[in-house]
Amino acid sequence: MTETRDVALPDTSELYYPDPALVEQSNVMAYARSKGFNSYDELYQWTISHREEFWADMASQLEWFKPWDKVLDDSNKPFYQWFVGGKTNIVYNAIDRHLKTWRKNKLALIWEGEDGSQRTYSYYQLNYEVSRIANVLKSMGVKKGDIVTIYMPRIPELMFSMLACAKIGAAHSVVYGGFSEAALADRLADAKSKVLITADGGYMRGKVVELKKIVNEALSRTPTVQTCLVFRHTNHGAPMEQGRDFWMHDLLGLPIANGHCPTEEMDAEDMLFILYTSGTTGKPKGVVHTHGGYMVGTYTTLKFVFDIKDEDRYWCAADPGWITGHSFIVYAPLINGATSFMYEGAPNYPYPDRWWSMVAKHGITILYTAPTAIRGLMRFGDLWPSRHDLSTLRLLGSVGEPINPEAWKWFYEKIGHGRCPIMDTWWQTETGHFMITPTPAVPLKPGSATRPFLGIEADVVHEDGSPCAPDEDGLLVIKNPWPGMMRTILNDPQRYVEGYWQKVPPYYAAGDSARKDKDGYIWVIGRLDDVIKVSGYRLGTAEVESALVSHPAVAEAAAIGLPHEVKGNAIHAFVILRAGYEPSHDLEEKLRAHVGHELGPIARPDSITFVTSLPKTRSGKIMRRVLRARALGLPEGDVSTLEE
Ligand code: 6R9
Repeated sequence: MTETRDVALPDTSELYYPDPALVEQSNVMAYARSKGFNSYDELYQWTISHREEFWADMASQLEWFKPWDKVLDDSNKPFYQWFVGGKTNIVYNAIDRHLKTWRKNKLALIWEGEDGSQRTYSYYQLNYEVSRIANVLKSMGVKKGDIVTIYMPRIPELMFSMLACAKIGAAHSVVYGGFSEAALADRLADAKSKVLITADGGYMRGKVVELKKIVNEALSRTPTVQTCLVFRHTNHGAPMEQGRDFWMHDLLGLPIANGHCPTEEMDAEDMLFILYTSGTTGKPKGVVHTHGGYMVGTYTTLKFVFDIKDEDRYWCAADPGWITGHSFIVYAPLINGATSFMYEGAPNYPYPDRWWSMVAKHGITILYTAPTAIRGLMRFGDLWPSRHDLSTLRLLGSVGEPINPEAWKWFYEKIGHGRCPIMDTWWQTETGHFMITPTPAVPLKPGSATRPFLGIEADVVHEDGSPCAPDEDGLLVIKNPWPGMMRTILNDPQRYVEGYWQKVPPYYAAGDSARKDKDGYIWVIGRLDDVIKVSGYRLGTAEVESALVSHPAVAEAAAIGLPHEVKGNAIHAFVILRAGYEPSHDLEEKLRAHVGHELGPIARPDSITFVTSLPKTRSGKIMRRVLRARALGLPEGDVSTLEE
């Protein structure tokens, strides 16, 4: 292991046992009993020895236009295929299926804007809105197999647009609304999207985020987009270009935009969406997911981990623009027929009790968020949550990075009042759904994502694939395929094979370091590659570096992540200036702002240090680990390849 550790080891012996009544009534134990098992562990063992039977069992709870011929085809590893020969459409299971039952009148979505405005949609109405958008897309020439890019604030129309694409068989590529021009332009170009769906703006802390302005600049850098569809939200007079840009409210008023649109029959392996994520190089990877397996995997994991029932009001506070939002705001809750809550704005706007007031107001029963949000709200003190009735909550969740036991305990005590187990879910854009996670039937250890989910075998191994001893640091791997796994990287299948399957063959290498304790609980430590999790958002050092060198003053740049109390990690950059430029505080501020402008506010470095050289290997690769060790005052480790 090359990574130097800079965090104290948490106490791995502390166990929190779930309330027996909760275990007894859980979806997962109902399933265990239906299979003749009395314990979760027995069920888990069976799902490992009967993996395909387990997933087929789950798939048969959903509707298929034509059943699959084969559950798993592994004849062309690592290009695994699931439910081969099956015909379905994820939207058929997310919406159409519910219209045949009483759920057509159930609320699918409750939305609250930052200004307190509120909108609700039943499943019936959801179908109406999605169908109308789907018809508009069709009239614009969008066809099965096209990739439509979506760049939106956190409003219901973001969800509707994603579903509308999937309904007619087009793939969506959602670019997070907090990203800026360069990030959007790169992703549009890679996907070769002809159609972009956006909004005039969004709200954040009472201010308008000018999305359409960012879109215009991005479109000046990418020639592929012919049509830009714009939802009106902030109504602040966004700049429109004739012939290219259309207001959605105009189009939705046309007869073509009626509320009936057939749901396209898709092959289980047809592309559902691509989602760009950061890796080792500056070029973001377009992770490809499909209709069939992703549908089964997201449905199953949400049902068993967050124990979704008809009475629940479920709130996943992520942004739909990241994988957590795709899987656990949009698709899985709808497939499960749940009522979801969505909030547009900042957690502490106008006051630090905004979230808690909404939990009380809407009677939220399940709250799924990220450690950074918990730490951020914890800072304001216990008085804010204590003013609100949080007694409706029954389950809590965490995702995005390891949760420090202190934040875990605050969340557990002050928000869950010691009644609500925390589902710490480890997974990735690439995995599509939860991989290592408790269910309500698993005893918890604060700071550990506990054990692999049903049907999943995960382990911590050495670089040669041999298992690590208990408590020894190693590489986190997944040993068997799972239905929601990524299928490839768009336009770059080789990168898929090399990046994930050739690091610790024959396993899937997650890119994380971890430890497994004597009870088999997995403790994720962090990323091993050049990926930084900032406030739970995934960024690549290379993306920050290329944004820096796009500034005329910068000759070379290196970015690293250093521990940060709230954000988990913060970006620190080292810059070599071009001749004619002098280091100054003013220039540092300009460069930080430049990265914010190019990539988005989350990517703005906390500090920039001007240097005259960077530690590099003889082959010219920047040794970020050396920069990190120096910044933390730790030993530099193996520097035999260093040439400075
Ligand atoms: C879902 C998501 C994936 C990386 C992953 C790991 C980190 C996510 C975690 C966690 C510890 C958890 N991560 N969940 N680390 N405990 N519960 O975040 O996807 O943005 O692709 O990031 O996030 O490092 O490798 P993505």
